[in-house]
Amino acid sequence: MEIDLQQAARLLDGWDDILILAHQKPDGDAYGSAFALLWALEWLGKRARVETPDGYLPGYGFLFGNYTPEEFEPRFVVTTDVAGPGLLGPLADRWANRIDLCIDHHRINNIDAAHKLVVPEAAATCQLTYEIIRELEVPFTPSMAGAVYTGIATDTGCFRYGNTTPEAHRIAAEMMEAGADYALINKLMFDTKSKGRLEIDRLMMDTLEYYFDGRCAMISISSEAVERAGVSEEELDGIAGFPRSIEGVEAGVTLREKPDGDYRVSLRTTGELDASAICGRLDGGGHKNAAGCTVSGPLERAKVQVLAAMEPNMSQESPPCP
Ligand SMILES: [Mn+2]
Repeated sequence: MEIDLQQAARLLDGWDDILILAHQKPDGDAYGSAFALLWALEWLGKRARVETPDGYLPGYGFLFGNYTPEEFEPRFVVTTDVAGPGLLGPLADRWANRIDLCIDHHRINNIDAAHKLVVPEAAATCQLTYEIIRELEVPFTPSMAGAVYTGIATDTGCFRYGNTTPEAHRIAAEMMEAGADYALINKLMFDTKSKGRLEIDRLMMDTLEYYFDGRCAMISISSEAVERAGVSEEELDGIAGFPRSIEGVEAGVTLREKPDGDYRVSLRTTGELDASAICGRLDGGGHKNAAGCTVSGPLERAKVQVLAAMEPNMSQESPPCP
């Protein structure tokens, strides 16, 4: 059943022993929306805890500190920022059929819940958590403000993406007034790289090549480089966005060596250039501007296959980038 913010707040107000679930590979909005809600419920004297399939990643320790979840048998289960049951990973078996309230902003949400508050217009799930907390008349502590600020800042790419709204700015401003450590949050989320990640970036830069008159940029990451830099999967997040960020580049290709010697291809494009059509020729798929596929190695062979699949699109005269 679809419900509104007031109904969601009243529902939460009426229950105790509340489990809050966030999605796997939790990001700033997942942790931010879950913990802000947790602390608001605790302020109301309720027992609650946050769980994610990947636990509490150290990269977000600034947000939740040394969090130790309280043990209890939940009587009410909430998901925040979870678009589908698959994103609950190993937690799905136990909880996917027991969700009482789903709070989310993804356009497509497949969670099976008794009550759903899904608002695609919201820049972040944290915006909905913020509104529920307002509705519950709980004052924002600096920790809650920091959590809400983090989710809005990360989901809007630090207020740069198209989903940034005046409302997102207004809530962020209010969270600054409530004590969110915005300078620290933005430094950690947008201006800090691990030494391992920087090492990968350095090795990756050496592999940069241009094709199709500079309209395609290609990088490759070998298993050896990943091992040498000692980076985790989490630290490699967003790396595929790099080649497309170069001036004049319409197609950014990232080739990542797999353990079996084949290559995982990530293609990012701009404008009308259809990444999913290109990857579709190599038995992959995805969205119009972001798609992927797998090609066989070694590296030089992988490149040839990708370039051949791009040829029909790249030889067309393309309109200038907006
Ligand atoms: Mn989100």
